[in-house]
Amino acid sequence: MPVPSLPAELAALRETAVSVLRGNDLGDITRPSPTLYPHQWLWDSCFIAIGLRHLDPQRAAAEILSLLRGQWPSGMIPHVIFAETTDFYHAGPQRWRCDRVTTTAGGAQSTGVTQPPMIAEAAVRVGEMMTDSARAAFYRQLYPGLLRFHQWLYTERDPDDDGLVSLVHSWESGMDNTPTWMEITRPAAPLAVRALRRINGDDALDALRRDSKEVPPDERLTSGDLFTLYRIVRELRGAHYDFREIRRTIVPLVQDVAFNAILIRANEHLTAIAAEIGEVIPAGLRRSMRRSREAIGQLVVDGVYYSRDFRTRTLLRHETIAGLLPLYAGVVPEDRVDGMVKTLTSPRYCARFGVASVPLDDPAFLPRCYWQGPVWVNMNWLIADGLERYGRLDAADDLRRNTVDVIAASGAMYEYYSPLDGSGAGSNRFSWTAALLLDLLATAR
Ligand code: 2M8
Repeated sequence: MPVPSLPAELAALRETAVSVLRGNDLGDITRPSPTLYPHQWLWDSCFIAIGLRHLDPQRAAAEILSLLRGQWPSGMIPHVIFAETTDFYHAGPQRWRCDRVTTTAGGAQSTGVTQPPMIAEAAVRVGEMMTDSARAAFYRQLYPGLLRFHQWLYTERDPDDDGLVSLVHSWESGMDNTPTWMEITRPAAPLAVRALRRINGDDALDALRRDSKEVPPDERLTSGDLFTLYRIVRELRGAHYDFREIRRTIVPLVQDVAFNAILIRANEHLTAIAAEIGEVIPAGLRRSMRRSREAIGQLVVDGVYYSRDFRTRTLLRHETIAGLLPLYAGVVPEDRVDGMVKTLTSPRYCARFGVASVPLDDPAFLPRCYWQGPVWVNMNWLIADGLERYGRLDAADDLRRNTVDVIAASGAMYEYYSPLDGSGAGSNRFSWTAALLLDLLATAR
């Protein structure tokens, strides 16, 4: 691929991004980070492919197709497909024991939950870089598995035909400790966590955790919350990862606004992929797709989109970045778009480095703590894409420029950035930051 001509400083930054992706390349999958995340993650691989397309479209296609190796007979594509590695990961196969309930298409071990369905978006972006015949061949390989995944999302996770799919763990949302999820999850804290917390806060639990050795604990979720998420995994395991059984447990069930927004956009891409290779989307799925577009309108109050508790159908009134993703889905009525643009560029979301994951005036806001405040490059990318399709080109360009600037100022591919001072946090060799930087540089106007 010809390298776009870039000022020296950005060319060096691009080289750093390429070397991070090479360093995290495990053959035809890319791990999100060499230390924290040594396996394959669903939505990470999608964002990674969107960057890799600028280096090698076939390798990018392989990144996407490799996700099908983890597909369950039910159609689910898991959120983590475990790689053959002895590197430590805190929620590895032993925590899930999915091999007791199913097999995966490629025989790999996996988790028992999914993640935001970014596959169709990534496939279309990669397809744009291919010849017509290579793209058609790629789409033909991907389509049957991708179709089954979208069908599974509705049949398994929208049993009441709401048009919105439900998630069974905050890890499915990808925004692990976002306040919306933590509030609904905390009542499920194990008794021991509650007791220890009473005696000694989270400090007593810190010694027991193993995920925070690489980064300071205050950049991750609290130990109490982490042990609660492990407890939810135990509940899911006991329910054989089957939604009908899960419904009868204490597991929180959330119609997550960001996940459903991503699904709505993915449905459009899936439809385009099918059309290109002469396939017809089954009528049942087409109907679900239509219902989703209508149903997401039930999540908005006074111009703000929220997630909803599946059990009680009450809105979870936490305003977070998740509520901005309907812009990416293209489902925000035109007369509300400018209001949302105003919100995301206001000091509440601190537009200087992109969009804070939690507004600065929220009591839960912490500038360097994971999904509780930091700016994430993938979120900026998604929101900018939505703004562009709404014709808000200046806002989209500003957001993209700010994203490149914040990465450039840090000089490294951080996992997330403080919205207050732009300092990097989490992993400093993080794949999707590297990949999306390549995409932002290649597509800048
Ligand atoms: C984070 O989540 C994993 C669990 O899936 C973890 O904390 O161990 C999240 O940021 C998630 O969105 C991301 O896909 C994953 C890998 O980068 O890390």
